[in-house]
Amino acid sequence: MLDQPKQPRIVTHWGSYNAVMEKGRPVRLDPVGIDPDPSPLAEGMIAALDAPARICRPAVRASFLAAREAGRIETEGAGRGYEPFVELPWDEALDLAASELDRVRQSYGNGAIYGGSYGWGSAGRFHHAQSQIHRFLNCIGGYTRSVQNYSYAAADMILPHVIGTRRGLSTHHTSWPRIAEQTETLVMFGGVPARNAQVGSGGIARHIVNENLAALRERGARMISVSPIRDDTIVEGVEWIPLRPNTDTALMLGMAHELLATGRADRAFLASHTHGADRLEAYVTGASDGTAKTPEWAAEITGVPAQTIRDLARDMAGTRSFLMMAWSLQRADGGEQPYWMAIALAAMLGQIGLPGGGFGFGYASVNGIGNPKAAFAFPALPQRVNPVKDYIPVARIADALLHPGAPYTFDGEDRTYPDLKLVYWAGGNPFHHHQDLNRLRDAWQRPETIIVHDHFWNALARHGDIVFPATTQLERNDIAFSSNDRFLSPSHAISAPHAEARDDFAIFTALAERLGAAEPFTEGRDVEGWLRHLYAQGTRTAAAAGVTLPAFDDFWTGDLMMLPEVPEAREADLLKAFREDPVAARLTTPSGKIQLYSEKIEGFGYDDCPPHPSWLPPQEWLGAEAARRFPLHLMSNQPKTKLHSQYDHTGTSRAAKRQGREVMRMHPQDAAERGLAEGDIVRVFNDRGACLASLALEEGLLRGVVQLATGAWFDPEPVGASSNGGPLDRQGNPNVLTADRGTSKLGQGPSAHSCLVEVEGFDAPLPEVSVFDPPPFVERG
Ligand SMILES: Nc1nc2c(c(=O)[nH]1)N[C@H]1C(S)=C(S)[C@@H](COP(=O)(O)OP(=O)(O)OC[C@H]3O[C@@H](n4cnc5c(=O)[nH]c(N)nc54)[C@H](O)[C@@H]3O)O[C@H]1N2
Ligand SMILES: Nc1nc2c(c(=O)[nH]1)N[C@H]1C(S)=C(S)[C@@H](COP(=O)(O)OP(=O)(O)OC[C@H]3O[C@@H](n4cnc5c(=O)[nH]c(N)nc54)[C@H](O)[C@@H]3O)O[C@H]1N2
Ligand SMILES: [Mo]
Repeated sequence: MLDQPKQPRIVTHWGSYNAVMEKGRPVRLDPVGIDPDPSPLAEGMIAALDAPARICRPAVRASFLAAREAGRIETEGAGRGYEPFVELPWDEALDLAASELDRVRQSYGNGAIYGGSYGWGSAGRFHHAQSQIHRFLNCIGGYTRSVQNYSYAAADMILPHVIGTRRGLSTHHTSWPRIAEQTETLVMFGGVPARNAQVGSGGIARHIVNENLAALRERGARMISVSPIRDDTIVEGVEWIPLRPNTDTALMLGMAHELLATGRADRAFLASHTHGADRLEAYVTGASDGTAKTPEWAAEITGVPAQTIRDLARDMAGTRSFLMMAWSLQRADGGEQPYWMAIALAAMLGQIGLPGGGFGFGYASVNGIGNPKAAFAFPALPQRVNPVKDYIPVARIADALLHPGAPYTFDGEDRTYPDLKLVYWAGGNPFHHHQDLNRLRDAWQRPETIIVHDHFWNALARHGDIVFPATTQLERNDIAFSSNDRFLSPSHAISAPHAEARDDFAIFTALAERLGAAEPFTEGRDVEGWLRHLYAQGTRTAAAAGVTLPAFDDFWTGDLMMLPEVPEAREADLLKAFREDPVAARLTTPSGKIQLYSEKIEGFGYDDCPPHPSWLPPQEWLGAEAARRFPLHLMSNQPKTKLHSQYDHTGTSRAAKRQGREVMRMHPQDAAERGLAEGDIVRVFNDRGACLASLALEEGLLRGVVQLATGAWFDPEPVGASSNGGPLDRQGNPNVLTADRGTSKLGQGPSAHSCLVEVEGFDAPLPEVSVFDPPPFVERG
């Protein structure tokens, strides 16, 4: 057993905290002293350990168990999400899960197992649920995986066509220190929401966004937030340009027109560093399609006055300017376009690669973007090799379940969906992250078997057949590291596992034993053996970078360590080498330059992703035909009070609810037109679904925009209480409203931010929220 230090510490995606212990039990989590801007999101983690929603024992959906015991495997009309569960002893539940995995791999092959299991899980190099599940499934013959993520799938696909790499998306940015010291005009599309920079995957030692914004302000830099919501950027003196959601490409085209028309475009840079500028210019001027993309044209679409667009273009051209863009912009119909256009506009401004000039994405989408990186990367649990080569784009999960064998396109490829019979999820919550949850629910009835590990009886667990209780990170020892934030720390178990909860690793080990794969899965190591093994590897990697790590036992009881930076990381400017020598440092695009036109994409022949950045009206936006029936654009952005759906039932998230509902913001005039007032319970709806919310009036929203953050645990009324596209969601989960549409035939990313809704008062008696209590249990029948 590992010694626990006097001062145990836990590391979460939202920060590092010292645990205050009394009589061997944690009573409080205090942020570590080196964090200048700690997040309150850890409140509630201790209370959650034994909250009513905790999964205490393995449980199996009642009619699933009855069917398997009778030797049946059909699932038609399966009551997933509605039915009671039977709690089983560990061995029986493990036997059942192992036999299901074995049956499916024998009958259909391992490709019938979907183990994409997308999601953030918890921080920690070893217990990281994605690594655990993927390693386990690889050891039993493999699984159909997913590619991309929900965060920036469209960007992931378009950037390589434009700049040859994904630099500037989640790594290799122009550094924050560089921007703080050099940039004169900072234009932030989607703002720089400090609420989002509360989190960083893998953990955080120091929250850095606010200190960098403060440095810019003190230096007197101009900061302009282009966003439908004013408080996306909370820093004094920031100028707000509200625009209609999903119209940024039109705005930037208007700016490009101004640059070209007034001779401010950097023709020399366009000639030496870009490909196809003439084709894009023909589109901007209207020579190719008859529509000049003038500031007036853009004003009509975006709602931003033409003069503002002109001034913005001139100011960016006349000063050292930097174009930041949140990841949110590409989670929308045609989400590839604003990213491509941002790069094109930056190319016309000609400052790419100059100190504090150019472009970059996601600076506040998570903490640590633009932070100088650590000099070495600490190892994670190796996942071994997946013998199954098939995959799906991550956000196409409902399509795949609904339409096995159906064709789809993806980045120039014609592919078909696999036939998935068993879905295994650990460390993610599709009933949080996926769009159009009523559609997902239909899709979810299709597989023969669904196995889930989670801590809590959230909607995912309720929609499982075999549900295993996983320990939380407060109940297990781990090593936390993030290259974004350059720290390394132990994360200590500060509580014994609740009830019968086990580590994901222990669950997979027990299954691997039953499936003859114990040796490859564990390699003979227990948790402590793995921590020591990973640490020894990390010590070698660090040594190669000239960093000496302490011995494991000293590390385990010692302080959180800040690690040295990659040399010169502070002076990083994205594409600097390419700027300085476009021949020697040519890009890996077909032309070796920035592609403002792509013959390769032209060859794909996609109507929704043309060969140069283009204004494509989204399927849902305020200018769409559908806006007559659903005249409000819903922004389902990230929640301030939690990470995704995690710990929705306690702490800061629970405290921010009103009458038990999530708060939705609306402009006072939009509310007045509907006879609605502050604090009203409202029904938000469209053809796909409906949810309840508590209404808050907010002047800092563009009219016609409503904002309801993600994360409320999906809590549909029982079947029967139907309304529009499905049962009423009682808590306020915006994904009952969002559309499940790929961003384009090229990217196939999620497009949550293109969503129209209507809002009305809700006068019926308020239904009780049920999802924070466990589901009903029955004795086996
Ligand atoms: N409408 C709309 N939808 C969105 C977005 C949006 O902007 N708008 N954003 C999207 C984005 S960018 C993302 S990344 C996704 C996020 O979606 P997810 O990452 O799927 O959301 P989480 O709530 O973090 O899900 C993590 C789940 O894992 C569980 N868990 C945590 N730790 C462990 C562990 O150690 N073991 C096990 N077994 N379980 C664990 C948690 O209890 C939780 O149920 O949401 C997407 N959905
Ligand atoms: N507290 C907290 N922080 C988080 C998360 C969380 O769940 N909670 N999730 C994390 C994850 S996984 C991710 S990927 C990141 C995501 O980070 P982002 O993608 O940056 O996050 P969002 O909150 O979806 O969007 C930010 C803002 O963009 C604006 N916006 C939306 N659409 C448009 C548009 O078309 N044009 C313009 N100009 N603006 C638009 C909205 O006003 C919105 O408030 O956040 C991370 N940070
Ligand atoms: Mo994300």
